[in-house]
Amino acid sequence: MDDTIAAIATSVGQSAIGIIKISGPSALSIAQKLFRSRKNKNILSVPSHTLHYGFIVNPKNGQKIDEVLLAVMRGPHTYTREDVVEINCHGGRAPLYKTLDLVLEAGARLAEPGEFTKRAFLNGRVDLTQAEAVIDLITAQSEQALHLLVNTVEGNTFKPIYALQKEVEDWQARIEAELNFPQDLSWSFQPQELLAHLDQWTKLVDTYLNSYESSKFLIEGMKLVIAGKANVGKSSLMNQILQKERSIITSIPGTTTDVIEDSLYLKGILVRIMDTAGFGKVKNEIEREGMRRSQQIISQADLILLVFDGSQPLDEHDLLVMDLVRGQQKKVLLLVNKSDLDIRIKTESLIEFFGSSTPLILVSALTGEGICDITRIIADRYLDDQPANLGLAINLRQKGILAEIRQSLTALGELIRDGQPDDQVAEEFRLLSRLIRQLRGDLWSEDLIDQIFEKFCIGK
Ligand SMILES: Nc1nc2c(ncn2[C@@H]2O[C@H](COP(=O)(O)OP(=O)(O)O)[C@@H](O)[C@H]2O)c(=O)[nH]1
Ligand SMILES: [Mg+2]
Repeated sequence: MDDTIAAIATSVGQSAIGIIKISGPSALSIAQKLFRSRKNKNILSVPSHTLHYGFIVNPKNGQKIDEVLLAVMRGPHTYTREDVVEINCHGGRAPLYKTLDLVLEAGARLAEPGEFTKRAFLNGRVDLTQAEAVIDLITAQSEQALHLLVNTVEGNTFKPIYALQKEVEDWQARIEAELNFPQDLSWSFQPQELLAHLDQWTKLVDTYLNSYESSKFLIEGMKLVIAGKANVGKSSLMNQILQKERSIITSIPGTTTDVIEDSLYLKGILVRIMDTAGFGKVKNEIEREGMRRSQQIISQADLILLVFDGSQPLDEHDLLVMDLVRGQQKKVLLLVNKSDLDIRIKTESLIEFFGSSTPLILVSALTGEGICDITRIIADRYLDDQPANLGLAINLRQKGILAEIRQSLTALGELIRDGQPDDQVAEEFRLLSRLIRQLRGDLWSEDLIDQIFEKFCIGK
């Protein structure tokens, strides 16, 4: 990383202040070329972590571009561990882009998304889990998520796992020594002792795995999709749940042609509600595309509200949607709508089809009957059974590795119960410590790192 990168770190619009961040070996000399301080200070010789008032000036013609405050921070006590300069310009497009242009002309390269944090990771200031929490922090959807993620950014969330890593590596070293130099050893292998440790380690890893769903909801919100055939009252229910006229409702089938999204908070969690185009006979290209989008959204749902028109028996279109939804193996809440009319649908066949643990509510989007039950059931059943108070937030990558660690611990237990430490046990220990190092990012591949950091915004 011998080049110097720069980017606008704040969003560009009308705001009082906008920040341009420069990081790398030439950060200070670039600033020196462009910055004129009131007191003629030389940026190359000012103390670290100081703030300076002055102007950004075009070095070619001496024209003043903006009045700024310039922060000078020398590595290694910086975000990237490199020399960093932050220029606090005025927030409009013109001062920010013109200043960035000059910084690039003076020798910096435009940073890629997440490149500052990538440098922080590559220079060992943060581990991979901390860097990932920075991404999620920027988009966090709830205050609870914020607390959990700050904890990860600080490096606390995975401390118990890293302590486990130390124990695993100690055992691994002793077992390998016993295998290689059995005659020299004062230590003798106690299978019961190791099994007790494995038990503790497994419990710890399970706590992390169990927190995945709740932390996902906290960070990203819960995706709730309203699905069903055309004209059953999906859009009417969406509006009732939101208590506003969000979706267009008519008696004409096919009124909703695209996915309509809105949101509300339940138990402090952002619930994103999506109303979809109904399934039915396709009359034109728009409806075909609408249905394709409905299917796609259903596949991403955390919970599907599957709506039926209670005043009519089930028909082929209902059956089609039922098949599609059951095939997704997602959590489903069955809503039998139009309860203000005579009920002619067989609710037993719905329960038989989806299983008796799937809740079913009779509702009327017209009279409002049962609407409170919808939000209450979502809050109680789907948001409450999440162990939200575990104080942990893990992402999908971390969950994948933790699940592998869990498997490896089980495999180790079986091997130990079968007999003495042998090559297989040593090999399983090696796998285990490799997995923990992957979690932390001590072991990584270019591909993985690129995948993670390209999700960042530019300037972070
Ligand atoms: N009687 C009655 N009619 C309803 C109810 N909910 C919706 N409707 C009517 O059913 C038709 C279709 O409603 P809409 O919400 O557009 O259905 P969607 O196609 O599933 O989105 C409209 O004429 C609504 O007024 C209800 O609970 N009772
Ligand atoms: Mg609709």
